[in-house]
Amino acid sequence: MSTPTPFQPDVFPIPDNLVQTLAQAEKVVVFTGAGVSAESGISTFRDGNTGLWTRYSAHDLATPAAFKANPSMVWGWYEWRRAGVLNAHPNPAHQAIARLQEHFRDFALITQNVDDLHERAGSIGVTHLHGRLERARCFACLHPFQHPDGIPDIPEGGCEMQPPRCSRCDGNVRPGVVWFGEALPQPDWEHAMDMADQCDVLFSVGTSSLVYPAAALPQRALAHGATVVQVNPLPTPLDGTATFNLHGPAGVVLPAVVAALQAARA
Ligand code: BJW
Ligand code: ZN
Repeated sequence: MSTPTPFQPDVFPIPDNLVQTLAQAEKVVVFTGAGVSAESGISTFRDGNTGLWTRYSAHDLATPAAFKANPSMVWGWYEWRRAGVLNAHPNPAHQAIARLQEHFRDFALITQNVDDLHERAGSIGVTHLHGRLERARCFACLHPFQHPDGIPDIPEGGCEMQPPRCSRCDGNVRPGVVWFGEALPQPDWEHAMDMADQCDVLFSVGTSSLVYPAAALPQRALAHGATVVQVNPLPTPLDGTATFNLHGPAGVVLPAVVAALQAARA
């Protein structure tokens, strides 16, 4: 009969030289994309038949011009997405990242995700490069809008919904996200670049590495000699240059990374 062990670093094999590098690292960045929330039931953007941009048009939904042309369709679609996030829960990948934070003197979690699942898993000081669904604001004057409490009941794919009006200028309220063609929030982007430029190790987790400028962060880390660890079940353009490619779901790989690090430090 086998004896249960408190942790199982061998559930996903983590290379010894990666564990040694992590055990000595001081400054660590975790850079995440939609794949980290996939195991919570949140759709990614570009995966096979399930990605949002394979089922819905980014051109018609995720640009300022789309919102100007059809604010009700865009608002209703994002309300459906916001309801999906409110109904979801953090998964073992979010939890492992929150635990990883405790191991390093200097740590930054930089996400492209617009959900709050990292925060709900216990991560603090999360940088959201592409905004947050909960941070709606006026399209005209940028005045913040507070969503009412509760989870809206919206049909799959959303429905036409008039956006709320701004309390300051009566303009349309827009989702609090960064659309194509819009600049990333400047202080957040500068913090992300600084951390990528100075880190010892950068994890790139659950991102297709296709959307710029965010996709440049792992390249910036590599450029100054940092170790870049990619976690993704599928290959991406980063595979050729990443120091380590851990091909598996984040909810399996990251708990194994944390367990291996804890075992090395024990
Ligand atoms: C798993 C998994 C599991 C699955 N475990 N993994 C250079 C070249 C070409 C174009 C450009 C360029 N520089 C800029 C551009 C234009 C454009 C761009 O990058 N376009 C490319 C797509 C071609 N970029 C922009 O427009 C950006 N702005 C900009 O450049 O501004 C310039 C400017 C300066 C000054 C003034 C004005 C302008 C803005 C980009 C905004 C992106 N917005 C979106 C939507 C946000 C709102 C919303 O949620 O609707 O952000 S698009 C979408 O893509 C979303 C994501 O954050 C982003 C990245 O996607 P992500 O996270 O990588 O998801 P996927 O689906 O692509 O990948 C998921 C991965 O997970 C897959 O690899 C799976 O295998 C994996 N996975 N299960 C681990 N269990
Ligand atoms: Zn306004």
